Amino acid sequence: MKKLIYLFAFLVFSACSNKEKQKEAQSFLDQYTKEYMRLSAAAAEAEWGANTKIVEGDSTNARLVERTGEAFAAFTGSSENIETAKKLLTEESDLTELQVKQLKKIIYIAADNPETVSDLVKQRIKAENAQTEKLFGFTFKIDNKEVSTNEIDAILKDEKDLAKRLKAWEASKEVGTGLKTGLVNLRELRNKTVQALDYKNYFEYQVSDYGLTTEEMMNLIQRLNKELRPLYRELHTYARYELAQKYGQAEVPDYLPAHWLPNRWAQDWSAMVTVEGMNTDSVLKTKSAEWIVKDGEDFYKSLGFPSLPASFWQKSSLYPLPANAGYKKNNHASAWHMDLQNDVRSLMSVEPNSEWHETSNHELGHIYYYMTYTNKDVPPLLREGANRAYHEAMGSLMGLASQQKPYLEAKGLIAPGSKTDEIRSLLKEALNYAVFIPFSAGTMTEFEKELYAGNLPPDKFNAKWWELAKKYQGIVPPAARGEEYCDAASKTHINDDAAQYYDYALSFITLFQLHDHIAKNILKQNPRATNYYGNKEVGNFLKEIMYPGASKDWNSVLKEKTGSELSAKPMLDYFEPLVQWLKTQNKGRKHTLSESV
Ligand code: X8Z
Ligand code: ZN
Repeated sequence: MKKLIYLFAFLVFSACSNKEKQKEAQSFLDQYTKEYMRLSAAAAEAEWGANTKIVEGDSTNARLVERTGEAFAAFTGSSENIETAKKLLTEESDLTELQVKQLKKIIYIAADNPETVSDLVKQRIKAENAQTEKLFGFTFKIDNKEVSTNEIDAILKDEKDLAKRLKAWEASKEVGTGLKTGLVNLRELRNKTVQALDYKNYFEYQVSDYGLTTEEMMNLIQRLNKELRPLYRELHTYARYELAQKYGQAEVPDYLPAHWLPNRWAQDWSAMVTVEGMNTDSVLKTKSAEWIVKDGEDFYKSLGFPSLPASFWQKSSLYPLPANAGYKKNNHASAWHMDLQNDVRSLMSVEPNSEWHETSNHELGHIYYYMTYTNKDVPPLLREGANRAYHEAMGSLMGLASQQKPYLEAKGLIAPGSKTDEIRSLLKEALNYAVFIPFSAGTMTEFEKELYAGNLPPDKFNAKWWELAKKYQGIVPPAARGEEYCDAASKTHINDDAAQYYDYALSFITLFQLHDHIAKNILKQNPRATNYYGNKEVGNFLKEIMYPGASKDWNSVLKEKTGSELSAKPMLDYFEPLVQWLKTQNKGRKHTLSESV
């Protein structure tokens, strides 16, 4: 009995002391959050300006980015904040789960900006901005005539003359050359800043956001590469033979010359194929760029998501600049949560075609994720995706759903009841989703791992890039590309979204799992022929994933929502009928890719 009384007294005492500790932690978190929101909103506003209005020779944006970036870094990296968060975490078990997550986030953010190396942080902020300005302020030229990236993309998509394709491809890579020194410098600055808080390198730091080590992430990514390889190998052989014929080449090359493919980095080959009766491009051509974005909003609204706020339309930068604008903007699509509250914006250069239709759906996925986790239950510090891949998956999932026949029929984008070739449709999708895996999980991820964790020497950047492209994607440059070029740096993310590209590979795997679940268990439809439009149950399913943001663990979210762990099986099942078809097409053709990677 006495023991019980002691136990009771102990419990009351520890409950009280828990409450005290929680109060102390909460007071720190409240104070931190307030300042964090103020400083991050100011930095986001400066970044927005620097990405939407790049004026040659004008350093106003740069100065503002540096000033606000430094203030944000000084606060988030302050030794005092780090110490307080660490001290509070020593009594982790007394705190609520939400508090622990926020404190860990504070320490994670700090590692990018530690006060102890504030000079390095300042140099990095400056270097990051200079790199972005160079990348997006670049003037692309073909035959000495200025062209936009949209124009280069159109040539790579449609042009049959190989000489013209080569010029467009080469023009698209020119930007990389001038970015090499900046990349070498940024690699060092990024590595050194996170090393001050005991991460081995910047790659390890970014991967740790998933709760994984570099080795664990590489194993996971490698597994996906291996699982997708048999399908990719068939697609690769198919593309070599089909394209050789299309371009009138008597000889079929063992590896695909990069300028043969309809994308600057060979990451999406879907434009190789048109599907009769499903050619949305011909319909979209007749619409306006505004219509494309509105149509995306309409899709989300039909699932029960709200309208986009008026400020989205007022403040976003959605369309290409007129040729005489006198300034440039970032030409790569993105979505922004400016103030971690209701100011959401997108930066795009939408034109009325199927690529931008898909990209617009993708960006709206980010925007609706922002809007959904901005709620009373999710503290601003945890207003992020369950993990970064989830953030990418939402909009890509809607992009996939927006290309399926029953949806297109319901929306009047194709004639109802039109006869279409299902295998050809599946082929077009595989040339997008399956082709992307060796690029994202192979070339990009391996290159960045070598860059940050392997200290890749600058005189091997281009050799390494093309070695990986050949190994994973089976592509080769049109002609030897020496180290005077830096083709990796022509890819946006290498410069301004460093060491995170595996996010996209994981997002594709995740989205097929979610899609499979939605099709089979909610819609009771064939995953290859769904119509999400107007289905509130689908909307609720997505909202439930989005609502908690990062306040729930990502692996439990997937398990809870789909009943399974991360797995490529739904993606492989989806394309299963295509493998047989490809094997028949490829009979007698020479495979050049190894069976496994
Ligand atoms: O960068 C993007 C989005 C913005 S988050 C347009 N994506 C990757 C890319 O373009 O390389 C979407 C899929 C892959
Ligand atoms: Zn995205």
